[in-house]
Parts: sequence; C-alpha cells; structure tokens
Amino acid sequence: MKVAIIGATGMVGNVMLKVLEERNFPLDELLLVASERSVGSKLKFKGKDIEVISIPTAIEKRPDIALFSAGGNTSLEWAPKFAEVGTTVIDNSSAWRMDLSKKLVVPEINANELEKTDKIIANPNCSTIQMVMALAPLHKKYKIKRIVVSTYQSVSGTGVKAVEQMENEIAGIKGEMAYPYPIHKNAIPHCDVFEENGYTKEEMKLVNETQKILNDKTIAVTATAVRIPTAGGHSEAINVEFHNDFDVSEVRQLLNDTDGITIQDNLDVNVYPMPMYANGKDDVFVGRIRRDGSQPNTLNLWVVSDNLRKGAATNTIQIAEYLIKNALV
Ligand code: A2P
Ligand code: 11C
Repeated sequence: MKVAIIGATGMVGNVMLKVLEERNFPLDELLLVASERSVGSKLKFKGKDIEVISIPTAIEKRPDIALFSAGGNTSLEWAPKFAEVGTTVIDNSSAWRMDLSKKLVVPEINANELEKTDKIIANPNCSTIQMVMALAPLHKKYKIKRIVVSTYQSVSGTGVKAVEQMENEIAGIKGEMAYPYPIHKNAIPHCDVFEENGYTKEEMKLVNETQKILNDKTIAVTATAVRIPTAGGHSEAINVEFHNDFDVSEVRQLLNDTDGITIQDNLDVNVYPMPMYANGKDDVFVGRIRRDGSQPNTLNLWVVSDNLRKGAATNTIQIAEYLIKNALV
C-alpha cells in the first residue's frame, strides 16, 4: 500500500503517524504532505526521516489511499483531484460529511456500507464518533427517540493555536488567542462558528452526522457544545430516550460486548471515565450508566474519548484497514 497523509505536520496528522506505527499498518510507501511552507522539512516515521512533499507532488505519485486532515478547504479543493487519479481519500474534515453521495463512516457501525466505488469517504466529527459509538448498540436494541447531549471538549480539538493559548495562560504569558476569551479557568459555550439558528456548527454536527451514521432521520438530537481547559479528550453527558424500555444491566452487557468500548463504572471505588485517562487511548470509555427517573425509557451516560485518536486519526486508519481487508482499494 502506498499511503499519503495530507496535513502530516498538523495535530491530527501527527497522531496518524503514531497510530500507523503502533498498528503496524501494511505500508510499502508513506508520503507525508503539508502546505508549501513545510515542503522539504522532515518528519520521523519508525525512526526514519521522511521529507514532506507538496500536494501536487503526492498526486503525481498516485497513492492507493490518502488520509486527509488539512482543513475543509484543502479537502474540497484536492480530494477530487486524488480521486481522479484512482486514490481513495478518507477525509477527516467536515467538507464532505453531509454530501449525499459520500459515506460517513464509523467502522464498528457502518463500514459494511463501503464499496470499491467510494473514492471519497468522510470521517465524522470527533464528538459525534464517541457518541454514536456508545449509542449504536443501544439504538439497535431499543431504538432511539431523542438525544440531549452536552459536551466538554478539550482545546486540542481546536488545534495547535488553542493548545498554545492555554499553555501561555497557565504560564502567565501574553500570546495569540485562538478563542475570544481566556480558556484557562474558564468554560466557553462556543465550539466552531455560530449558525443562524443560534446553535454552533459543532452542535449541528452532532445532530446531522448522528442521523446519517445511524441511518435514521427520526432520531431527535439537541446539543450544547462547550470548550473546557483540558488538553486532550472530549467528554459528553448524554441523556437518551428510547422507544422501548431497557434493563440497565442489559445496557451494560450490550456496551461491554461492543468492540471499541470500555466500561468504567464502579461507583464504590470512584471509577468513571475521565479525559486524563482516555487521552492517548483508542477506546471510547463509558460510565455513570443510570436510568433517568424523570421520564420513561430514558438513560444517562457519561462518555469520554481521545478526540485526536478515535475521534480522528484512529477512526480514519480503521476505515483504511477495513478497505484493505475487504479488497476495496
Ligand atoms: P503546514 O504545517 O505546512 O501548515 P492543524 O489542523 O493542526 O492546524 O494542521 C493543519 C495541517 O494541514 C498541517 O499539516 C498543515 O500544513 C496542513 N495544511 C494547511 N493548509 C494546507 C494546504 N493548503 N495544503 C496542504 N496542507 C495544508
Ligand atoms: C472540536 N470537533 O473539538 C472539533 C474539531 O469538524 O472535524 C474537529 C472539527 C471537525 O472543536
């Protein structure tokens, strides 16, 4: 396999390199691609230096797979050009997610929709991935009616500038601001840009992407997305109402039996998911599993995952692995 990472010098690109190394991904050649300003610089992979090249140079090399994480505009402009030369693009940006002709994939849930003709495949938003990972097995069994989700998102979701803003604030250094307000000692109810309906784009991703991945437009979703001063790992308080009643111990069993989910839920010894422990891991962690006594058929969950791993790099690479395993590239 010849694989290109578009945006290799970025936060997600960096984690992609790590994940490819860890999983011993079947690689014959790895092309590392970034903007013109990084061309010629070197990045390490498996102890060796690889020189960063430009997008046009990478297209000339016709990779089998291109993993994109270089922002929506780069994806919109260049993904079709890779597809034209036969490359299968797996795109981590929001550019193609809601395009009706593109699949939006979480491998554990809907990789079976993938076909050889899918040349641009979309990777969902980080906060959506961890939520649907926890809810998909429950939806299958009890059918979701409505989701109320509140997120607690780490600064790494915004990118390097935001991580630097928080570090500068902690160190008492005045620097560039990625957010309109300080993030240290704060919580900002504003992830991504505001839309006309008063919700943020991040909140609407949770609505629209969830319906697309679970293939059910009847699922009602309402979200509040909040940025908090954590370095890595998003957390979510999820209140979910089902059409059918459930048994909490059966819910636990279903989640326990799902690949990619780890239950952390032992109140006697204060065990529950936290970003501090999810950070650097590939699983989605679920805890505080309990019935919402205020209305029928309703459950509360606390779900935490590393937004740069399962929320981005790992999910993208799992899609690539599925394509290879099933001879779809
Ligand atoms: P560069 O490092 O050369 O700017 P992040 O999301 O962490 O900010 O990273 C964005 C990634 O996307 C970086 O690797 C960045 O490269 C890359 N990138 C940004 N714009 C372009 C572009 N127009 N063409 C190719 N890569 C780009
Ligand atoms: C955040 N979810 O934490 C964002 C980052 O649509 O892929 C990823 C944005 C996206 O702010």
